[in-house]
Amino acid sequence: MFSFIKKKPPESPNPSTESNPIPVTELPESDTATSTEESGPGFLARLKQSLSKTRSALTDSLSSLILGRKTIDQSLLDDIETQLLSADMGIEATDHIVKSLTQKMDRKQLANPEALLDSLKAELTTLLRPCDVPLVISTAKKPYVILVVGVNGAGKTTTIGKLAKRLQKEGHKLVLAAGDTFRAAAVEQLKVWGERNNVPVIAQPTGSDSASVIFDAYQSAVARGADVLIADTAGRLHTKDNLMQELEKIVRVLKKLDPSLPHETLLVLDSTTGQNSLNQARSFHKSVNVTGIALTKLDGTAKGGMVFAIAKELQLPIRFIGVGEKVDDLRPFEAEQFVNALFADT
Ligand SMILES: Nc1nc2c(ncn2[C@@H]2O[C@H](COP(=O)(O)OP(=O)(O)OP(=O)(O)O)[C@@H](O)[C@H]2O)c(=O)[nH]1
Ligand SMILES: [Mg+2]
Repeated sequence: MFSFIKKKPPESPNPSTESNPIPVTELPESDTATSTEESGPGFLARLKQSLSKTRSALTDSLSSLILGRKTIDQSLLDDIETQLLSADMGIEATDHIVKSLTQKMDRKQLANPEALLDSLKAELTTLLRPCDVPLVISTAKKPYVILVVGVNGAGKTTTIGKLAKRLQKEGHKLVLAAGDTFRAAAVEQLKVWGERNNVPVIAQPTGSDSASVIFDAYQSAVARGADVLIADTAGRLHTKDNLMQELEKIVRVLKKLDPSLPHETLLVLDSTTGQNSLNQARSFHKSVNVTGIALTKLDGTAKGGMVFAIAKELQLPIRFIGVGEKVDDLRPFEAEQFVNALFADT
């Protein structure tokens, strides 16, 4: 779902190396009314609202199922299992949760349905906690290099715009690399965003070698004394070996500059793709050693249960969640807050 804007380039000097007035895919608008408050009732309410589809698919039905029973027995646990599976929670995570609830039931630790619901919430939070590892930009690594990868349309470029804005607000000096040299619109998409926010975007004409764009961008980031370099890449199917090899080449080229590069390989996963995103993650991880996940489009899906599948099966840090198209709709992932937003008022 792309929205195209026809907008004249701004008057300000273009920090990138090329310019051609073609339609561009819109990146998040500059942030004027963003609250930096990321805890507290206001934020929780917004997160809750963003997760409303998952709340009705997963939480509301679970809560009414559990609280509607008088006794806790095997048939209730079987129904919970079905509910978790149908909300894209995945077999491993569902098994894990149901087994531990069964143990508690057998040990008579679940006195009533409320205790069962509390116990379920606690289990869900525990499952997510290992993935609650925020992205920390190390100032000792300058520029801190973030390579953004993922399948077509996952939300990579949008996430870069949101993340760049977030890091800029935190006081970091940024450079972006337009490493998606496959589509002209992709370069433009990033450039427009860079111009709007006064962030240099290093680009080369469409069809250039992506590794060489990112190589140039790194050198430019060093020369400019930038704190962070974020590199976009073209969307690619995780099943296409040649495209995955191209990504491996980008990493090899970066490692020639400095073996510790990239500092973060951020895999962007579209949560509406459900279980398929687990396969994507495995392939990308095998090729380029993913160090963090950004899970986008949680606002538009009832498949938010897959966060738990990702947590259980991949055990990778979930750095951010995307809960909308606006610039402040990228949030650091916090296990407890996420479960609270799912279950609040139930
Ligand atoms: N609702 C919603 N939409 C999102 C979110 N993140 C991205 N999008 C939308 O998803 C669409 C694709 O986003 P892009 O950032 O262009 O995706 P991409 O991975 O760069 O795509 P390619 O470069 O073509 O592979 C756009 O319409 C975005 O606005 C999100 O968290 N919520
Ligand atoms: Mg893109």
